[in-house]
Amino acid sequence: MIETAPADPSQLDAAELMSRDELEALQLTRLQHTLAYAYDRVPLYKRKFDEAGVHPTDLRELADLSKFPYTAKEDLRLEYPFGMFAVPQSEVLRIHASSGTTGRPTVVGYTRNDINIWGSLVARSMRASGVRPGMKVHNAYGYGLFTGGLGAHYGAEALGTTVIPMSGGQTEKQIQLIQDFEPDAIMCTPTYLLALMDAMAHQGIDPRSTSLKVAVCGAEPWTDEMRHELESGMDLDACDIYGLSEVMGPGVAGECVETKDGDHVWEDHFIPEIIDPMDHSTVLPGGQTGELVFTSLTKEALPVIRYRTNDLSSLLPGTARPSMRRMARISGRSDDMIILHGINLFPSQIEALALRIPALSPHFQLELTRTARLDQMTVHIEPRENTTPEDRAAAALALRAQIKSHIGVSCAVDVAEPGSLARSNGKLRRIYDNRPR
Ligand code: DLL
Repeated sequence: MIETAPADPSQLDAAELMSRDELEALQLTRLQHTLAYAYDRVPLYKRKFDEAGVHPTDLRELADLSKFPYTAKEDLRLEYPFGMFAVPQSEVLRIHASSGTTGRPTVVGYTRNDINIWGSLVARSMRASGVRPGMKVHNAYGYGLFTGGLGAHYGAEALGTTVIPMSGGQTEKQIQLIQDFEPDAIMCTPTYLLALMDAMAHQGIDPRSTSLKVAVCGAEPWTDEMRHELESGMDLDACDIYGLSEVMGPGVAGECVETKDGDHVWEDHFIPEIIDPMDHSTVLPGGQTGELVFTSLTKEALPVIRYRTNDLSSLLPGTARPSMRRMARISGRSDDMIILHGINLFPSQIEALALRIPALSPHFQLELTRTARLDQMTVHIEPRENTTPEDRAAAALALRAQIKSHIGVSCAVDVAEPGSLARSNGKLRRIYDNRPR
């Protein structure tokens, strides 16, 4: 790890330097505007507010936001494709969509102003993570309807870097270009960076010898153990970037390289809340884990009011940007939660436990099966390359015991052949549910 210096305060956006009072005053003005704007322009919001008996003028202080109804992915699906847009199509400069594993994709749109703000917030996130104007940035997030590629691209340009628009896939070509173009920074999912590192080692290239100094990774959950794996394996600083299409795309929140303690939410543009994932309504106090909810403060084409993300996190006080709250690492999405023998677990928990066992690699999959009406989970995991059969057998036992003692479930551990499990091409699929439907 190279320990990049924090950004020079004179380079920060004015909002990053505001006091909490100044920030909240700005939020209140923007929130009052957004509620009225959404109510006047999007029939769904008018209907929902009217049904809940609230009117935008009821918001006198920030705490009044809790009186307003939530919005869910389902609302966007029902209004497919453009029913949630608050501007005429002639003012929509760009459309993205999130694939969605079932049913219709969710469609999102941006005005010119939205695109500019998005670029500035990705730039802010990149700068927080150690990217500087003048650097070369290899962008391996996928270009297309996914917000990762173009979101990172516009952010890199807004920051004043030289962007290399590689997109995802074609791992060998990626490695070639990294060697030839000598980028300073890379943007991709953490599991794709791992796949690149792995492929370099297989080609006989020392992953620590490349020009890369900074990685800005997001779009899927990852742990501090994985950060350590990537940083020590590639000799760079790796920071998180968070976002989701419905709320904007990457850059809703970003991590500061000097603290590496979770992402600061860019609260001049988004208000975060944490709600109880069980009753889907109670707002939880700071520090408690629940479902993350966002309200946009400046979006024009697709304002979102109390949008439920399904992501589990908690809100913590700001550190490197003291007035903006941080979000704890996303432990997982409620859709990715495995319920085994009544216990909830996420792939990220297995990642953290596996990476503490020296003979195990970060390449793993979770398979769910059912025998005699009993659900079973098998962790298929590759060992490190230079381990003996005895090391592997001991590691399997150790992981099984760790999962039992930390998570509370019994499962099987299968130490797979090195190189046998699928590598990431972007967002990596960790769960294979082979239970009969
Ligand atoms: O993944 C946007 C993005 C692109 C973020 C590139 C960061 C970098 P969607 O495809 O709509 O958008 O997926 C959003 O991905 O609700 C989370 O479940 C997950 N996710 C995104 N960033 C993180 C992260 C993009 N840093 C969904 N940590 C979100 C954990 C993340 N999960």
